[in-house]
Amino acid sequence: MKSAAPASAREVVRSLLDGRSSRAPADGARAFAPSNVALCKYWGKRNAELNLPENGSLSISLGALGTQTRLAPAPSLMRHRVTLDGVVLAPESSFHRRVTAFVDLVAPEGSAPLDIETENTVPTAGGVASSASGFAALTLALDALYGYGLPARDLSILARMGSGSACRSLHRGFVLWHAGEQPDGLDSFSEPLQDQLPSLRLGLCTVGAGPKAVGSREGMMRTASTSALYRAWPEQAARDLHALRCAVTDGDFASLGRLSEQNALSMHATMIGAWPPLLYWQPASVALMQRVWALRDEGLPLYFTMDAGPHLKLLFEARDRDAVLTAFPEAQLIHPWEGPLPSANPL
Ligand code: 2P0
Repeated sequence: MKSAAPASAREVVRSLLDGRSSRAPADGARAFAPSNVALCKYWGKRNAELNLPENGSLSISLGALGTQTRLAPAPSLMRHRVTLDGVVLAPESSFHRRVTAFVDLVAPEGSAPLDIETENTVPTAGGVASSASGFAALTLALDALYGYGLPARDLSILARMGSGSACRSLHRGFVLWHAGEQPDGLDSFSEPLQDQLPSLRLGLCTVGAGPKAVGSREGMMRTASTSALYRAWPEQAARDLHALRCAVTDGDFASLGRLSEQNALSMHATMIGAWPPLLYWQPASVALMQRVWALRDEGLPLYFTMDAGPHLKLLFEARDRDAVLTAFPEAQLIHPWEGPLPSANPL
C-alpha cells in the first residue's frame, strides 16, 4: 500500500492479511491479554477511523487483570453473539456494535457468525481500561481462529484499530506505542521495552462504581476541539515520552513516578479546559491525591497516575509495599509481571 495515501480501515486490514491463511477456521480459539495503564498518556487522535494518535505513549501492563476471550464459529446463529461477563449483549448496545464491526473487519469474507465470550477481571467502563485488554484479546483470538499467524507488529496495528490503547496490551511489562506519521498508520504500532524496573508495583484505588458519563472517545474529541490547553499537549507528551523511556532504561523509579504523575495531571488539565468541561475527579479522588502528596512530603517515594475516570493508580517500589498498603488499605496490589502472558490458542 502507498504510505502517502489516506486509507480506510478495510484497506489497511486487507493489506495486512493479504496472502495470509484462508484455511477453514479452527473449532474455536481462546486468548488472554492484560490490561495496561499509560504512564505517558494517549489523548487525541490524528485519524479517528484508524485510531491514530497525536502522540506516542508508554504503558505498564496490569498483571493478571485483563480479559479472557473465547471464540467459536456458530453457523446456526443469524449474527454474532457477544457475551460480556456472562451477560448476552443487546445487538444495538455500543460495545456489541464495536466488537462485531471489528470482527467483520478481520474475519475472512463469508465467515460464519461467531459466538464471542469475553470476561474481564478489570472493572468494565469505570475508567479502569477494559477496552484495551478486550480488543487485544479479541485480536489474538481472531488471529488464532483463522490461522493468520500475524507478526507482533501487525497484530498491534490491528488491535489499535479496535481501540487505540489495545495495541499496548499485546505485551507484558513496559510497552511503547509509536505515534507514527504515515496516513495509513502502518508505522503506528507497539513494542515491548526492556524491563529495567522489576521492582515497580501498582495499587489500584477505585472511587465509586458505574460507567463514566463521557467515554474516552468523545472526551478526546471534545478536548482537542475546544480546549486551548490542548495545544500544548502533543509537545509535552513527546517530551515526557522521551524522558520516561530514559527512566525505564535507567531503572530510575523516582523520575518515572514524577513524570507519570505530571503527565496524567497535565492530561486532566487539558480536559478541564474543554467545553463543556470534563472533570473526571470525585472529591474522593482529590482526597487520595492529597494523601499521596502528604506521604511523599514525609519521604515515601509514592506517585500516582489517573485515566479518564475517578480512580487512582498508585506507583511505588516493592520495598515500600507495606507502608503503602498501610496508608491505603483499600488499594488492590498489582504486580505487573505476574499472571498469564498475552497469548492465544486454537481449540
Ligand atoms: C491511555 N486513555 O493512554 C489514555 C489515557 C484514557 C486516558 O487510551 O477511542 O479506549 O478506543 O482509541 O484506547 C482510552 O482510550 O480509546 C485511553 P479509543 P481508548 O490509556
